Amino acid sequence: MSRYLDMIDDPSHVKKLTIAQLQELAGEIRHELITKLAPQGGHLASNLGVVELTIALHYVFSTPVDKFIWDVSHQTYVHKLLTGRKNRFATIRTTGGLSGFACPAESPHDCFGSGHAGTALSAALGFAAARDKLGTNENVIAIFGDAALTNGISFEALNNIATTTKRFIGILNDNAYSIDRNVGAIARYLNKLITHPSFNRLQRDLERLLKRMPKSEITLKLRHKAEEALKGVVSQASLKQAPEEREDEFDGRAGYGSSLIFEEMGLRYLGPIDGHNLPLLIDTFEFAKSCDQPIVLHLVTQKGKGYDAAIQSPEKFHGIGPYDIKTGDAIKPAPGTPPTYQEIFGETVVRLCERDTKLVGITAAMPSGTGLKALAKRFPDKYYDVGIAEEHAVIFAAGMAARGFHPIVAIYSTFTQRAYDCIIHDVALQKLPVILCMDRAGLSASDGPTHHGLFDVSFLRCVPNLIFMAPKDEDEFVDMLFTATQQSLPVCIRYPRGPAEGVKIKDKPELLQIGKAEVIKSWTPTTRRFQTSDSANNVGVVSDSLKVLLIPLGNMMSLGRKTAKLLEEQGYDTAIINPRFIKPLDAATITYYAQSADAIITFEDNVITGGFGSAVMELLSEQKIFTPLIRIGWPDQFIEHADSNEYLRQKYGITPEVAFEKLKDLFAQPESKHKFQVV
Ligand SMILES: Cc1ncc(C[n+]2csc(CCOP(=O)(O)OP(=O)(O)O)c2C)c(N)n1
Repeated sequence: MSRYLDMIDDPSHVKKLTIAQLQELAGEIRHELITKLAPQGGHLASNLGVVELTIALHYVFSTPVDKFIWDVSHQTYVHKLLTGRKNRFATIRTTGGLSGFACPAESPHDCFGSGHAGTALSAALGFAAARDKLGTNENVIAIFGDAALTNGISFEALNNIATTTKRFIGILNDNAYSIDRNVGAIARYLNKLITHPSFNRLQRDLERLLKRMPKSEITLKLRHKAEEALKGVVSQASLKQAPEEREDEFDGRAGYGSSLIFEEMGLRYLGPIDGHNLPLLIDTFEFAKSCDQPIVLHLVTQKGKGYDAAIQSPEKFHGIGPYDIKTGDAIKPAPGTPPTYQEIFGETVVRLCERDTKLVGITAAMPSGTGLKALAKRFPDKYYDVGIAEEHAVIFAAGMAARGFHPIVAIYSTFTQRAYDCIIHDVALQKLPVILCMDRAGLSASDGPTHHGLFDVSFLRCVPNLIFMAPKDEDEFVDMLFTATQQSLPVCIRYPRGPAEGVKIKDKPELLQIGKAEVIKSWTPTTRRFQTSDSANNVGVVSDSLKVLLIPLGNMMSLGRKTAKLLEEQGYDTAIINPRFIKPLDAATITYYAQSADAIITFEDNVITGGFGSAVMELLSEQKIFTPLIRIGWPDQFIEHADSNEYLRQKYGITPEVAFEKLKDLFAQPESKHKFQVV
């Protein structure tokens, strides 16, 4: 049987459907989401919650002329299905496929890209200001979640909207969830709005009435319909009320269930509105379209709607990997897969907190993702979830550190970018002992450029007073966490997403010497020297064992080891240094080996520009050691999404083979030249 979804090649086709057909379309879209995402996973729960709101948006507004700006934009899958991308939908988040986020390069219906939270209101206000200046007439709509509202940028934008434009539509999609349950005063405030007493009173009256009727199926249907209608009536009634007409309740400022936050910022507020009631959504959006004042529509939606497994565990289905459609179970990793760095982090923080009363853990809305949830369970009084507020998380930690506590702040590398100034100005400048644990340093393949953590080495290694480490495996990771707790300076640790190396973790962590690298492998004692035997043809020939020093940073160790093996098979001699510290760099060990090497190769899961290899290069330059250096790392460009890290590493030459090719090129040059060459 053909589906309405199959008929929609362009959002204008949505407008041709009746309400009943749109409702069927909503069911088809949910089915499409649940079935098509199962093989590779994705942001299922958030998208199931925005089905009706996205349909209604396309019914009332017309992209690409009208502008939809989504916060984070992980909830744009429905929008993608309705804007000419349904045939490629199954490719989402896979190599060469659709992005999991809004992406202007992908479609004219995506007017603004995103991946980090809190940007929609600011960007949309920029679009509105530009429209006002250009004298055009399009509608600008920002769609933002209740958790995005905990982000400071959202409030910076709200502060600025009414003084900038008269035409602005904000859609607050409130499902009470961030990834985990949304926390803090904003979450409580929104909850007050949606549990307004008059809504509950009317609902109770209706329930009483229905209870007296026979309990037939028809009654149940009727009851459901009546409830839907009631929500609409309540919402519409509350929409019509001006703030001053509302009853003052509880806090004496009409604050209970009122719209003060938005209205005091000069925005009209309509809500709470049932975000799954299509006719009501359409009416409300039509109203907003005609409004000559900035307006916020507060929609209440259910995360995971239409799929029991996702309703039961919205946090698990926020961003899930492959899953079984029937049971909702995540496909288990192959037997023998080592625990993830995130699991090890959570367990280690708990163990450290058991012994050290000054340690506390802080997350910016990522308790599950970072693994800090383990601390929340074991020591709730040592655990802080500050919401999507990375800047606040770091300064909050600085404050606690200034009063003698030792905070462990767990933030993904990519979101640490938000807190850069706070790390410099509030932590490093004051030498406060904050431990910054940067999860997902390196690739986040299926998310792509918004989420890869490929810059932190470059932007943090220039900050004074920091100790900066990267572990080669989970045992060293635990040593580093322990070592960090013994320092009185700020410490950063970067480590990747996913399974660790599978090595045994010692019972007792070791205190590492700050700034001391580990020599994994030294030169072979019998190595002979390099000779150039074909200088007439300007070609360096490996006629004897050349010495190549390999310095792989953190998780690049296995790549370094593989490269060493490959080089040794080709007759080179190799030494491997595990730097452990990006800062302070072990100048003594590195220069000692660099002096006796014919070439050096550094490896890093970071951009080459200003990265770890550059740090080694600066050191050698200062020491006047001119051994040529090859830097293996990410190029000076944004890296796309793909279904595996391995694919991207192959594509961008982060492989032993490419390291070897570069080395051969280097040695193919006249010796005088390669002695000064950086590749
Ligand atoms: C700056 C930043 N920090 C953290 C995240 C991780 N993150 C992605 S979505 C999300 C929750 C968003 O919740 P909400 O805005 O309510 O939207 P919902 O998924 O509930 O629709 C978080 C914390 C992010 N994308 N950006």
